[in-house]
Amino acid sequence: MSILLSIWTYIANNILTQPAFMIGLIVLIGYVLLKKPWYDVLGGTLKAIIGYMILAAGSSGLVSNFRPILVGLKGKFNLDAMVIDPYFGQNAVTEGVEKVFGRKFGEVMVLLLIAFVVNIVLVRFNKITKMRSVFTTGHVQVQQASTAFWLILFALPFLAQNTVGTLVVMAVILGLYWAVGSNLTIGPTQELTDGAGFCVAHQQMFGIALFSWLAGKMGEADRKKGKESKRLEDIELPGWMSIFNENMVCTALLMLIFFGIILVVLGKDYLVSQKFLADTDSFFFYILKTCFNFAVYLAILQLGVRTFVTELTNSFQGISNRWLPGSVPGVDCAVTYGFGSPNAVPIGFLAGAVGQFIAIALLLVFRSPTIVVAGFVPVFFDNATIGVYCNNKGGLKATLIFPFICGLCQVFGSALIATWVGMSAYGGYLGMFDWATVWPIFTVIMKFLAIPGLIIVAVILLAIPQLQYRKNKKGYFLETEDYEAYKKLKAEEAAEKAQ
Ligand code: ASC
Repeated sequence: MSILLSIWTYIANNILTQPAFMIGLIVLIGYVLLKKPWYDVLGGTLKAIIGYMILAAGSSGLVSNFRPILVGLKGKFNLDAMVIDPYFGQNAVTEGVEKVFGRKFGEVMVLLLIAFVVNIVLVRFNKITKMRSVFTTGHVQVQQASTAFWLILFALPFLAQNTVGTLVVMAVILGLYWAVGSNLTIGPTQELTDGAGFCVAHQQMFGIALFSWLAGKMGEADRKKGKESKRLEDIELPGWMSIFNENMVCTALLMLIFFGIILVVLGKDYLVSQKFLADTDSFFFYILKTCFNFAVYLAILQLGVRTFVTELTNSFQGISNRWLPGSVPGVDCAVTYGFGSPNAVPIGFLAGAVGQFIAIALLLVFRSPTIVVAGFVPVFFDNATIGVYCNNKGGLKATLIFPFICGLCQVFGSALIATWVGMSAYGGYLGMFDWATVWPIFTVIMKFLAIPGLIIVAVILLAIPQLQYRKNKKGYFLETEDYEAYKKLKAEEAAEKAQ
């Protein structure tokens, strides 16, 4: 038993929770199943692993580049508060779960394994379940398994008496969330990428579905009124403003205006005292460098996406043909930044940041018992992603409005749930959109209705893909199996409707 456990720990630590190797393994298996020659298998696997590592380099560069701003806002204004960020959330669970519930953090990894199996089984039987996607983003799964572990134990404390039973019950809910959430992103993602054959498996899946739908409605309403809500890629900026059409220039300038001002307010002395720059360095060029670095890391991230996405989606054919018919892989939200308008990324981010900062100011004004400090991951990755989808469906206006609303939800939702369940006392909460909205709702239902609540949550999750299927019976599986045929079908349906 202990040997099995060590093998599992080794695989979990080195592959399952390391998305680069997880994606590499999927590509390897996929190409082997497609009976590709060994050199194609090797080449594809390496490209997938390295491409993912490039993406991760870009994303961690963005996170560390933002640090002075967050440290500064927290330190200079003496905010002793809870940080909303997946890594802080995970730390809070690691520290608190034993003290609060008397449970070991190691159980979280077992929960992850069972929930992943639940996800795969649900997709295997997709003719019945209508769930078509497998979650592959391991580092996110660790963070979500940690938070779900805490929320469910809080809601159903009597589960704490039985280890195995608890984990199975939790895994069903979490595995359902992975399968249903990522499945919800298939439609908007296929539309955004013109059938690239993947969906999003991240922390704002319900958010993507909701805001894409709202942005679509907004676009439709505008069209009815005769004004087209233009997408960023279709807007030709006049005169000098045309420089904003170029993604790197746009990102660099927007960041310079927005974060340049914040850095100036924080002041050189403070940043020197925190060792972000030396006294002898030029403050002006430090600001330029910090703000331009955003453009640098975004470019790196997009290169990573381009390197591995085709390998992953091509090789996944092998897995879906043989084992999981009609399914697509769910991947990191940052993958979507390689599609649609690249300028939706900084614009969505800034709109979300404004929402978060306003919400935090309101918490301060109303003396909330929990003050939230913005973490980079939610403010950037949620809002930029929602921006990309909203631009695609509803144009610039949607790209400004919906990430802004998302920013408000992230702060208020996290403050409420983390205070209630006691995670704020441990300094962090996951903070991403689904975990500030959907999971708090699940927690309320389970806390107040106990076992019937648990069943209601499971039934809601099971029902969502069924409803999606009912609305689109002919096209539902075609959407993942043959996107060109799907588009044709939709065009025919639209023509029929117009007659
Ligand atoms: C997360 C998380 C990250 C980022 C990354 C975005 O939720 O934990 O490291 O988002 O996945 O690319």
